[in-house]
Amino acid sequence: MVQDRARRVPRRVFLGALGAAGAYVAADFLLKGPASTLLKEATVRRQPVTHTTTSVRPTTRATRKTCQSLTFVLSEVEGEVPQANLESVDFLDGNTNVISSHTPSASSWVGREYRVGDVPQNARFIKLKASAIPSQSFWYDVPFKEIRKRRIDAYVAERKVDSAEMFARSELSYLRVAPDADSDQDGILDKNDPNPRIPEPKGIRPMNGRVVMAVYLPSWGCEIAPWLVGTSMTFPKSRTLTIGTELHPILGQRYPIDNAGTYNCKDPEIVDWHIKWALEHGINAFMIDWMPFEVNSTGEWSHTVEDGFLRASYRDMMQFAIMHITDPTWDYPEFFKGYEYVNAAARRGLDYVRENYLNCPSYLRVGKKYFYMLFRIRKYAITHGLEKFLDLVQRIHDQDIYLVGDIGTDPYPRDRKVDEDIVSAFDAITAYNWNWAGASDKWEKAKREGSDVWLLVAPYSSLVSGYREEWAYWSELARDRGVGFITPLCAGFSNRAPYESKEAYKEDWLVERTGRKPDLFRKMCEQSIPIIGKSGTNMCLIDGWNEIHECSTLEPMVEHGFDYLNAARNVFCEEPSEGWPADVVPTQEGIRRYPFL
Ligand SMILES: [Ca+2]
Repeated sequence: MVQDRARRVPRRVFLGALGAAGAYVAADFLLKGPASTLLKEATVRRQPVTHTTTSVRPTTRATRKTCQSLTFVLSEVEGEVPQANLESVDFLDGNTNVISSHTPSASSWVGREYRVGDVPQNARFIKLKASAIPSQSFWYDVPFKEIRKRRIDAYVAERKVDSAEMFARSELSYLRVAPDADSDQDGILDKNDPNPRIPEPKGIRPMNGRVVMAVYLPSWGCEIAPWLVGTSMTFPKSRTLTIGTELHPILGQRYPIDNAGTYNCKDPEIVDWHIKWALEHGINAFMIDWMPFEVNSTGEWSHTVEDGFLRASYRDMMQFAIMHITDPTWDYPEFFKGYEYVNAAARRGLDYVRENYLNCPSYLRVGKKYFYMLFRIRKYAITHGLEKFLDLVQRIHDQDIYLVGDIGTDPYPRDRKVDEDIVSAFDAITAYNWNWAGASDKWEKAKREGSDVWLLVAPYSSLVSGYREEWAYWSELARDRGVGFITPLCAGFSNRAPYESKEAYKEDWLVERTGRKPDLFRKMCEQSIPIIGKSGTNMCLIDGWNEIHECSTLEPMVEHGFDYLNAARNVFCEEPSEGWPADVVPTQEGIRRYPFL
């Protein structure tokens, strides 16, 4: 883990390089294109350029013109400590390239004002990393609804241009410095644009009112708690692509935080792109992997959701629900603290979600009930017994909760009687995935470095047919018990990267479904239509949006572009008369149509 961190390119260095390249393009565009109000004002005043730390190459007419001073003002002063903790201040151009960076200094505060210095000529935005309370860090646990926030206003040449909220944890914000520009050229001025760097999503609704969900991992780019570095504690496999993943997200090429192209899920900008792309391809809900802070004390499954997804500008356009991961409390002997703890932790998890997330307008509901899914819960029933399972499920099955059980994931053989009892405890069932489907006779036991490992290598085409068998069994069983069925779909599976990784969490099993193709996934989607129609829920769940390390990805990847998204869209949606929305991606030169021609 330590080696891994050393290999990383420091974020600032990498983005600085991108920004330097982008600055030429942006300056060139400004000279030819419509100038912003800022540029007009600056040209009139003719003040000298004095950049803060990194200067733009002063070779163009625009960059020789004036800059104007930027000041942050805390508008709500509390107690004796008016200052906030600014960690980084980056100036971005209209294409979100970093033009220059200001290195904050606590000594630059004067009362409640912080003078940053001059704004580069072609700056459109400030990317601010800051926290409201200097002594608190990301690791400090504060419930989302109670997280103390303060407002910071940005003034350019004494004109208030934008303001942002700062929270007790250090979080990323984007502020406008040229509010009269239309940076993403979507016809909405920056000052009125919910996200002026990403064109408004043009949502395509699935036909027949279907809810097409995708599993969403919020953990990419999460940090390791300082007290865990160098320990044998396991870390989420979905943290960094430096483990050598087969796939690489397009967004990670544009906004990398390491040399493998990992993106940062705590950056709301990343989430806004996800939301746009999902909605424009008929994916109208994210099922977010989540567990309470008390069982993920590095915050990779809770703080990341709060700092990223829940701060996204387009959040309220995207339905979402929580998939509660309870297995850290019962699946590992070293963490098992008894059944009372398992039950109480599950209850506290739901209480937290209820108090902090359920009031979001886009939280997914079925009728008036809140959708809430339990991960790997069939395994709990099988390994700990039906009585313990019912204790846990009943503890959280409130009247207003639409409780969904994950009966997939683990390769236990079917047992009609046991399965009926499990299914009956829920409002609906689904499967996170059945990565072994259609090939459960192919498991092989082998030895690796003296330890047992389990291997399953089989074609993806057999997974597609295997899913049909699983759908048939589970949907019929659910119907018999008066329980809904949420049809699972799987865009591919291979955990070879984590299996072969030298990291501490090296896996002792390998499932590799070979020959994964968008056409085969499309076939799976087509075959699911009659199942969804009879399921009693009109919902399906695709694994996954960004399970990059397991090759289950709808999200645009360098290796397959929008192919899996388009496959799903072409099955579940009807093409509008004006055609599908254009697939666009952010580049250093601006937002461009994909594929590049
Ligand atoms: Ca705009």
